[in-house]
Amino acid sequence: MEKEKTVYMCFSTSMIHGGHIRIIREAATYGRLIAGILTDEVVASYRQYPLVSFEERKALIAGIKGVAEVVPQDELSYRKAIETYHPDIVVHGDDWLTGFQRKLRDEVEALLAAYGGKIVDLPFSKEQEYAELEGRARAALSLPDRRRGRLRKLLHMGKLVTAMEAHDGLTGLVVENTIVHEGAGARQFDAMWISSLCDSTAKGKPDIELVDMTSRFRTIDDITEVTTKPIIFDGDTGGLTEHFVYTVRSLEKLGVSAVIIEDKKGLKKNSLFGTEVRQTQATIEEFSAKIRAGKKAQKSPDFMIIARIESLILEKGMEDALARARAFVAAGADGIMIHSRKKDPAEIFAFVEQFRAEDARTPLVVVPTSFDAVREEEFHARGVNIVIYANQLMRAEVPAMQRTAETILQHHRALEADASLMPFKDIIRLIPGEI
Ligand code: SPV
Ligand code: MG
Repeated sequence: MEKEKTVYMCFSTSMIHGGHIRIIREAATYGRLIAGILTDEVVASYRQYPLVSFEERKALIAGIKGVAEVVPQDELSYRKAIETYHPDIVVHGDDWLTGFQRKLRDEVEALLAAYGGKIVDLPFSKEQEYAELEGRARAALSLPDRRRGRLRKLLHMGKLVTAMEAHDGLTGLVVENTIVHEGAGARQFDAMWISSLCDSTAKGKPDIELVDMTSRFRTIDDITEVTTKPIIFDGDTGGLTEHFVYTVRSLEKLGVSAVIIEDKKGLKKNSLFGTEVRQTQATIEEFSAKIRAGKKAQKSPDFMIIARIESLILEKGMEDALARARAFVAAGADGIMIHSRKKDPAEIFAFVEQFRAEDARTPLVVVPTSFDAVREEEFHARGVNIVIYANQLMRAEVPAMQRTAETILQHHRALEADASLMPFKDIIRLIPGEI
C-alpha cells in the first residue's frame, strides 16, 4: 500500500471563515495534514499584531476536521518546517503567486524540488463577505483597549521594539504601512512615537511645551483613527504633577501604550540643544513624586510610564544618570529612557551596561538621533528594548517641500518639479476606506 502523503499548510489567521474551511478540506484530501501556526512574533513582524494569541489560534485550527496535527512555525520562511516534516505537498492560497509572498513560494519550491515534493496553489477566497469580516477584525485592533496593551506584549516577547515618529494622520499611515521584505521575511516598525518636537514643528511652534495637551491629544486622535500600532507619547516634563495625573488618564482613554516624561522642570527646551540653552533638571525627589503620582492615577494595568533621564544631555555625569535610574524605577517607572546628543555611542553603551548589571528587567529606551550609526541588533544585544526614530519623517518632508517650492518659483511653473512628486492617486492609496 502506498504510504500516506504528508501535507503542510501554514496559518496566521485569528479568525476562521468558510474560505479557510474549504481550503483545509481540500488540503486534507491529499494526505495527512500538518498545520503550522505562525507564532505571535512572526505575525507581528509582517502584519498587524494578531487579534488572538498563538495558543488560541492553535486551538482554532486544531479543532477543524481534516487537521491531523498543529505545530508552531516561528519564522515566515517554511525552511525549518520543510526540513522537519518533509511534506510531500505544501498547500497555500494562490495569493502567494504575486507580491512579496512570491519569494517565500520560490524558496518552498526549491526546498521541495530537492526531494520531489510539490506545491498545490488553491484559489484564495476573494469573497467580499470574508474581506469584510477580516476588515472588522482589523478594526478591533485599533480600539483603545486593544491597542494600549500591545506595547507590553511586544516587550514581553523579548524582541527589540522599534518606534517611528508620526505627527499627523498621514505620517501615521506611513509608519503603519511601510514594510520591507528581506529574503523570505519582512520588517516593519512596531510602534509610533508622538514626538513633542515634531508635533510642535508641524504646527510651526517651538518645542517648549507651548502646544497644549488638548492639541497634542488631537494629534493622537488623528493618528489613532487611521492606524492600529501601539503609541508611545512624548509627554515632555509631564507638567505639574497635579496636571500629569489627568494626562495619564486621558492618554489611557485614548489607547496610548506609554508616556515618556523627562526629568526637567521650568521652561523645557529640546534636548538636542544640550547645554547651549538654559535647562533645569528636576531633583530626584521631585521627579520621583511625579512618577509615583502618575502610577497611582493610572487605571489600566497595561499603561506604562517611562522616565527619561537628561543627566548625560546636561553633562551631569554617569553616576547621576544611574542614581536617577535607580530612584525612578523604585518610584514605579515602567521603563527608563536614557538620552545623549553625542555622535559617539560610548556614554549610552556605558549607561546600558551599568544599568543592566544591576537591573535585568526594566525596559530601556534609546533615541539614536545623534548616535545613528549603531544598528538595532547591537542595541538589542547590549540590553536595549525600545529604539525610537524620533524625527526622521519630519526631517525628510521639510527639505522635499522646500525644494519643490523653490523649483516652482525658479521656473515659473510646476513642470520641472513634477518628476520628483508622487502622483496623488498613489498618495490616496495610503488612505484606508475604513479600518
Ligand atoms: C522628541 O522627539 O520630541 C524628543 C526626542 O523629545 S529629542 O528631540 O531628541 O529630545
Ligand atoms: Mg520631546
